[in-house]
Amino acid sequence: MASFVCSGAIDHCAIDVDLDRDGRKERLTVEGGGVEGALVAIGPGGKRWELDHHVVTRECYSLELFGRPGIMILPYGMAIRFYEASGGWGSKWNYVDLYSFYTASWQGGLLQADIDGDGRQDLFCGNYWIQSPTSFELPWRLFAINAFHEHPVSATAQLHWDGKRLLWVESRRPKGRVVWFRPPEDIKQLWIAEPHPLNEKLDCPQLSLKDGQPVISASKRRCR
Ligand SMILES: [Ca+2]
Repeated sequence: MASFVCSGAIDHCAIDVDLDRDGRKERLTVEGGGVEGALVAIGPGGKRWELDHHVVTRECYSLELFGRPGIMILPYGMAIRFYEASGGWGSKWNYVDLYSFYTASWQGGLLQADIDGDGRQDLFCGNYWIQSPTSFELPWRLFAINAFHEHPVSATAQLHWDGKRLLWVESRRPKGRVVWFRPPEDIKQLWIAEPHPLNEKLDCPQLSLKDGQPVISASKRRCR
């Protein structure tokens, strides 16, 4: 699995990645520690590298698309944007918006997995899974897993895929949903919900992994 949740319980992008592939990690973050600012990498000695001048994102991920290493962010929780490792220190990276959502809720959570079994890495994000095209330049296709959107943060999910089922955790709401989703026979239809025993029991449930197994805990401070 090449993707991961950044910063776990915190609301901003901060991951350690070897962006320049020199064997040492830089800290990729949104400057100012908030949701909005320059997308920067901070290297050894505090050396600063601006990848983009201004973004609004709560999350960032390091992954590869079609063998191209890069960074994924979720601008405004309304798009999936891939920055390709297209330049060295000091240069801005080129990006492509793979998909823009038209949904009432901020979309959150990102996982990479071959969901339809065709050998290509697809994506889970928020309410959706997004099917990989056959090559980098072609469009991605969106399919809904669920339709949770009654609140602006309903779809700021934390996600875990065990290869057969998706654990979907509504991480920013009191008594948040915790639901396992199984793909139906036609994977392009809404998925089949199996509520977890902790469904709607915890305030802002948070997902973490222990020995590869999902652990759910409450975090009231995320209920903002
Ligand atoms: Ca696939």
